[in-house]
Amino acid sequence: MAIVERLRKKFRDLYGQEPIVVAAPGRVNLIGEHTDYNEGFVLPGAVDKRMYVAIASQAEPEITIYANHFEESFSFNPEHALQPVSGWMNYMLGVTHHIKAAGKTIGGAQVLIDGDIPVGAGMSSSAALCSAYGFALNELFNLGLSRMELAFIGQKTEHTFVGVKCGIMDQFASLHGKSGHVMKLDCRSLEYEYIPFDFPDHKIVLVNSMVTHSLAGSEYNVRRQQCEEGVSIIKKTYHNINSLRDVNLQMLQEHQHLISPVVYDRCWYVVTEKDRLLNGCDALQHGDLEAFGKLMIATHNGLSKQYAVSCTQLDFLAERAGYIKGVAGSRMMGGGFGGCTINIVQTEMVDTFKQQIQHAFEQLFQVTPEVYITQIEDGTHVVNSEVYH
Ligand code: GAF
Repeated sequence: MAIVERLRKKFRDLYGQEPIVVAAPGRVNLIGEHTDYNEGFVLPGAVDKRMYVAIASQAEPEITIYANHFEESFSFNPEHALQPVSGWMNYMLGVTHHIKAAGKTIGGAQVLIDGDIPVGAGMSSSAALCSAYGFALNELFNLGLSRMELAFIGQKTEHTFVGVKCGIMDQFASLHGKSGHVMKLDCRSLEYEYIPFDFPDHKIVLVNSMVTHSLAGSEYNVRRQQCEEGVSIIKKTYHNINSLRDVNLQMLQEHQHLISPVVYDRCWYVVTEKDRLLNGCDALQHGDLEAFGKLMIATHNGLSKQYAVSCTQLDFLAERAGYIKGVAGSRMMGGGFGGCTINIVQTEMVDTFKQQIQHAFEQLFQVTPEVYITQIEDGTHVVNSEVYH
């Protein structure tokens, strides 16, 4: 609440008018990592850390944006052709460009951005920023874009203005979240189902490795290419496959001699992760957190060894969590190369968990990892000035 009131006040001070405020959450993903761009399933939920965009119109054809976090502002004319620049402004330029490319007209606007999603922690602050800004333009100018269209606009922004060939999970989760539920999204058909995450005795706890990941650091795109390379080889035998979604372990093994060991490992991880996700959904629906936790550990091992997107700090956090009482499961979350682990911890053990994991990490790395005890919340929405939900 405090952050929204601060944002409104700052907006009035900067621009002298009352804004519409939009909140867009970051996400967790329980299981199904690096499966979205392989047309598989994912299981994310929106969380109680958000990016906020305050917006109001202005007569001149100019969009003026101030980012509180960076204490920086910039302006551009939305009627002009927009090109990528560098830094956070790319997200705003990209979203504006892709909304225009969808045939919509955007006028002048004054914008203020703030948020409490830790940047680079693997909780999708960038997807939340695109969702908040796109949703805010949609509201202000009555553009009539659906949540799914806004998700694709955010994804295209990452692809074309930022250079990360991400899947659709993060944007989808930020826009479609539902309090108390995770979403089982089929990234091929885009059909989805809300699954209650109804475990009052447990909390989802994130531990930040404090290693700032840079997906644009290209390794993410390399993983995607490696998966595509595996598919192109298997497709020579099985003509109607389109992605690793269509490949099973037997098909992969048949082609092992034709695939480089690295690409084989990458494909092996994705093919096994598809099954883990389906088994994980069953376990959740049967209330079996113990079985779910074992799957999380297997996912971490695959991400670390075969997919090679973990790092020393994340491996340490995931392994160390396994020795702490009351932890059902732990694994690295998101794109990797830094960011957070996701842990399912018994509510009564959360304080002990926090204290023990921080202490162990400090001993080894001389840094205190931040710990976030999350709630699963609603997706992107307008924040009403009287009622905050
Ligand atoms: C990042 C990407 F943006 C997602 O699309 C997804 O691939 C994820 O990494 C890994 O599951 O968050």
